[in-house]
Amino acid sequence: MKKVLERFQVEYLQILNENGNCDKKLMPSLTKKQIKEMYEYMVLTRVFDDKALKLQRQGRLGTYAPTRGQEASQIGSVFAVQDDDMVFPAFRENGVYLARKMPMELLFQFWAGDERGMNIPKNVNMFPVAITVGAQPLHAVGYAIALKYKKMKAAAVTYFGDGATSEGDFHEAMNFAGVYKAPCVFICQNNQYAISVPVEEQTASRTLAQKAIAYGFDGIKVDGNDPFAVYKATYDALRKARSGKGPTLIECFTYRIGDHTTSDDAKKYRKEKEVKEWEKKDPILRLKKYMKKAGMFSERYENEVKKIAEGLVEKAVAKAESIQRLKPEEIFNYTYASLTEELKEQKEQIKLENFTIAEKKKSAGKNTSVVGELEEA
Ligand SMILES: Cc1ncc(C[n+]2csc(CCOP(=O)(O)OP(=O)(O)O)c2C)c(N)n1
Repeated sequence: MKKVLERFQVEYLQILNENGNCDKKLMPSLTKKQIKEMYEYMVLTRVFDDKALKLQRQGRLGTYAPTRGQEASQIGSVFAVQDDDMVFPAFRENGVYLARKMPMELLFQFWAGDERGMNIPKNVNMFPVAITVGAQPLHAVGYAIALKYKKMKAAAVTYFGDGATSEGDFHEAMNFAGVYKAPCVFICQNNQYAISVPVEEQTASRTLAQKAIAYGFDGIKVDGNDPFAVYKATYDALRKARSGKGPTLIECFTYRIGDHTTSDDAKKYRKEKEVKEWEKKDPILRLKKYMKKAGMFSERYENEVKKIAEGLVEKAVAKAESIQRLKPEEIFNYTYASLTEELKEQKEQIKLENFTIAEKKKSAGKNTSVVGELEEA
């Protein structure tokens, strides 16, 4: 006997196209005020991002992973997340942090290398940045299972990239989520590259969304540069999660316009033409076209939004940079509860080197801060 046991299909959702025209039948119920807020957070994310890149080039931030191009995937999705849901990001989700009302100065502080920036306020239901690719979906599923166990109505939401779907952790998380019907929403921002590896070399699957099928739940692919489609998919997935119907994987198909991080040069593995094509699909531009047609946009409004965003960013930078900087040896204080012998030794060594440099400068008659001296050295 031979028979078909399973057939599957993967839906693709686009509501707002590149020309700013929207499919009214599919449009989620968003007020004009909410749409404007979405636009404003997308602009704030971009202004933050541009400033962060400049600060990095001036040596005022460490390695930074830019968000440009992924604003609709981030803001569209997080707008559907409720205050009591918990978000588990990767390392590119600055827009998600901002829309969750994370104080901006903490983000600048963190990207300048100060772990105290990830001391997330209690009212911001978000976990710290996860640099380890693919680790955070497991944390999210654990949290979601606990929510279910405690009969709480909230959900867990986790963000990760296309590259993370090749990690074992991702598959373990998906499996647990399926088995336990965990109230968890997996948001994969498929920006088409994991550093220099294109998504076609990452997987033989036609979509990333279909990976959910193997674990017994739904996956949907959405236009990740369309904030309305991303919002609707996330809203539906969260409603499903909260009503006990289990997890969903959302693949937001988007593009990383910038380099992977400030240590990368994307020109080495991507054609300029491809980047130009995706620049035309810019999510902010698309929303702007829609708002213009809907009579919700003017040059004055555009300038005002930009000016306010720039003001907020400048204020946050000044605040972050006014905070007393860490001593170099303090970097050892934030990873382990207690240090291994090797790390203890390294910490003492840094302290000693730092002291020697300071002493040398003192005897040479220079009067700079300890951190400044180490940087000069
Ligand atoms: C476990 C692990 N392996 C390798 C790295 C190095 N690394 C940092 S980001 C990255 C690519 C991640 O790609 P993707 O998941 O698609 O996210 P994106 O950077 O595109 O947002 C790699 C390999 C890491 N941080 N963690």
